[in-house]
Order: sequence, then structure tokens, then C-alpha cells
Amino acid sequence: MTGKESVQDLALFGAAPLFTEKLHVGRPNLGNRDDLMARINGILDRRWFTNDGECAQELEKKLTEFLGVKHCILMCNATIALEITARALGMKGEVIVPSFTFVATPHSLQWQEITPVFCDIDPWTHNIDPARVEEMITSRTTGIIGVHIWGRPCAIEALAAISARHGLKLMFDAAHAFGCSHNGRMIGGFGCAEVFSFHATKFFNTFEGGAVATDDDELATKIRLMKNFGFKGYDSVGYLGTNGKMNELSAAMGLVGLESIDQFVETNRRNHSRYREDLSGLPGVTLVDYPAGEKYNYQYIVCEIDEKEAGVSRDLLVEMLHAENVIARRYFYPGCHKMEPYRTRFPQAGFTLPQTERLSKRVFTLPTGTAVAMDDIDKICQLVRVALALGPELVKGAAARL
Ligand code: T4K
Repeated sequence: MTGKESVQDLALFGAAPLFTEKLHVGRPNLGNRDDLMARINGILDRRWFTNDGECAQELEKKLTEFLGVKHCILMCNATIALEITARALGMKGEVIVPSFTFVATPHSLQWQEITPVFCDIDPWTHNIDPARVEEMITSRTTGIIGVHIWGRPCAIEALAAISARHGLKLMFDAAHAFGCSHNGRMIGGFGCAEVFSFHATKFFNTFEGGAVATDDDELATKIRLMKNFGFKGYDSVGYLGTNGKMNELSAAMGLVGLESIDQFVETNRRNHSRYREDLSGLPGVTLVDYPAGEKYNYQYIVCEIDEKEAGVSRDLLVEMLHAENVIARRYFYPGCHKMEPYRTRFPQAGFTLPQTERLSKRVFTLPTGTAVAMDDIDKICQLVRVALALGPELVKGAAARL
């Protein structure tokens, strides 16, 4: 850099944050507001607020078509959906999961006394590494939960082969992967069942919500009963059940969002391309890409930082971005095996998870979605560029100055 450039660059880290309002990762996508209000009025008029109402039935039907599956069962959130699905599949003992995921994945097992056994990931895909899965299988193993991290499908065929070889149940946590495809087929149609999250921060949201997709009639019937206390008829309960139902307001939000789904994808795709252009050529910074030929929702702008090459650590970059009101997130730091109750139960787990430990220190996510403007993206990337050019000492000052 020339002296002149560095003075301009330093001015980026001004006395006040670059952005006057906080730019969050996970800002919800919102469909047509008038349509939503009209649907909400309909719900109020009908006075049918939950328990498989009109909106929920319509949404289930539309999602089933969208995903190309036989059943799509709405749920109040993905965590309960994971719990119910694992239970309905008869998972018990030990189930193999990645540690590089949101803590809801292992919690959904541990909550019902099933032990999550953490498996390492492939450093390139960030998904569970099938080559490591077989090493984790014991006589107590009953299943595998693959997670499609960032909406990029995990090694579906390899996991299916391992499951078949060892007689295990295979399900997927597809919380990130609504609207994504694998070999031309929509995610939702793989394994025994796949679970989506429709949380506010997800690509497609119902405020809070989720769904289980499956082609298995028997499993679908069981899950439907389990999510409604086990009720088989008015006064007859056939299973131990819980309350996993989605309410009508959430279903209405989903119906309206579904109308705008193409626009959400397009905005995310455009944002991702802009980030790619703006960050290209930066040493030590890799933007997680979405390979051509499949559908993606492009919901996650994931950067991997190689501190040696970049000259600045991931944590310092995130600190600096926060000081500028860019609320980047360190998903999924520090790895589930370092969170309770797993850290205490499995203090040695880190030894078998080198790639998880490495990656969780290197990645962060940046804001995207319909609430982020192109101009914002340019400024965010400029901050990263300048941080790398100035080096750790000046960035530390920038991060600490407010
Ligand atoms: N499996 C996987 C792989 C998952 O990633 C998740 C959820 C699940 C399972 C379970 O799904 P659900 O049971 O939630 O359906 C957030 C979400 O709460 C969580 O749903 C999500 N993964 C996870 C990756 O992110 P936090 O603790 O980071 O949330 P919070 O409150 O810090 O919000 C995240 C960002 O979103 C902030 O920057 C603020 C912004 N935000 C959030 C909300 C709620 C908004 O702008 N508007 C909002 O309404 O977990």
C-alpha cells in the first residue's frame, strides 16, 4: 500500500461505526405483507388458531408438492421435529452426528437419553465425513443423523451405504437446506426422513417452525400421532406423544413466503456473487461456494480465514466487524462437543475431531438476505480488505475504539 491509501483506509475505521444500524446475520425474509395481513384476518375470522387448521393443511399440501415427497408434516420447530423423528425411527443407545452443527442436533437426542456420538467433518465440504463414521459405530449404535450444513447436501449415498451395511436408521437434519437439491432431487426426499427448520433466521420462515419430510407412510402416520400427544381419535391415545404442532399464524407466514421463494433465492444468489467478486483474490480468505448444477438457497455467506495467510485472525476480524455494526457470527463455534453437557461427558472428544476443531476457529458468516443492499456488501468487503491490509495491531485498535 502507498501512504495515501493507508490514510484513506484508516478512515474506514472512523470514530463512529461505519453502519449506523446493526446489520445482522439471520435477518428474516418476508413475503408480501398485505397478503399476510389478509391471511391473518381470515384466521381471526375463522377462529381456528391451531390443531391442523386450514392454513396448515394448505401449507403441508404445497410443501409436499414443492419437495416432491409423499408426506411433509409441519412442526412447531426443527428441534422438536428432530426429537420426534429420532424417536419414531426407534433410535436409542448411540446415534452418530457431526459436532460441527447447531447444538439442537445433539440436544434433540440427548433430551431423550440417546447419546450423540460426535463424528468429524470433511474440511472441504464442512459436512460429516463418511470415512470417519464407520469408526464411530459400536454395538450400541442405532442411527446416523447427517446435517446438510450451509444447505450443501452431505454425503448422502455414502451414509446410506454405511447405514444399510450396519442396519442403522439414517435421517437428515436439513435445517439449512430448504429449497436445495441433490442429483436433481429436492432435499427432503433422502434417508428415512429429513427435518427442516422454518425459524425466523432460516431461508424460508414461519416465524418459528419446521417440518419432517418422508416417503414412508408408516413413519409419517407415527410422526403425525406423536406430534399431537399420540391422539388416534377424540379420546384415544395410541402412543407417547408430545406437542409439536404448528399454529395457523406460522402456517400463514409460510404460505406467503412460499409465493416469494424464487425472489428470496435470487436475492441471496446475487448477494453471494457480489461477496465472491468483492472478496476475490484476498489472501487467506475463502468464501464457501455453491457448486453449479444443483439448486441452492444461498442463505449462508460463510468465510473461512487462514490466519497465517490473512495476517489477521478470524476472531479479530469478527470483533472489528462488530465494532462497525456488522454483526457477523462464528457459526458453529466452538463445536457441540465443547458445549455442555457434552464437554463434561466426553472430555476427550476433541482428539477424534481435529477437522471440527480447526474449522470452528476459522469460519464466520456475514449478513445476507433481502434486508441487505449491494452497497452494504461492498462496504463490508472493503472493511475486510482494509483489515487484512493493515494487519492485526491496527485492526485491534479499530475493534477496541468504540
Ligand atoms: N439444526 C440446525 C443445523 C440448525 O441450524 C438449527 C437452528 C436447528 C437444527 C434447530 O432449528 P429450530 O429448532 O430453531 O427450528 C439461531 C436460530 O435460533 C436457530 O434456529 C438456528 N439454527 C441457528 C443457526 O441460529 P442463535 O442462537 O444464533 O439466534 P440469535 O437469536 O442469536 O439470532 C441469530 C441472528 O438472527 C442474530 O444476528 C439476529 C438475527 N435475528 C434473529 C431473530 C430471531 C433477526 O434479525 N430477527 C429475528 O427474528 O440461533
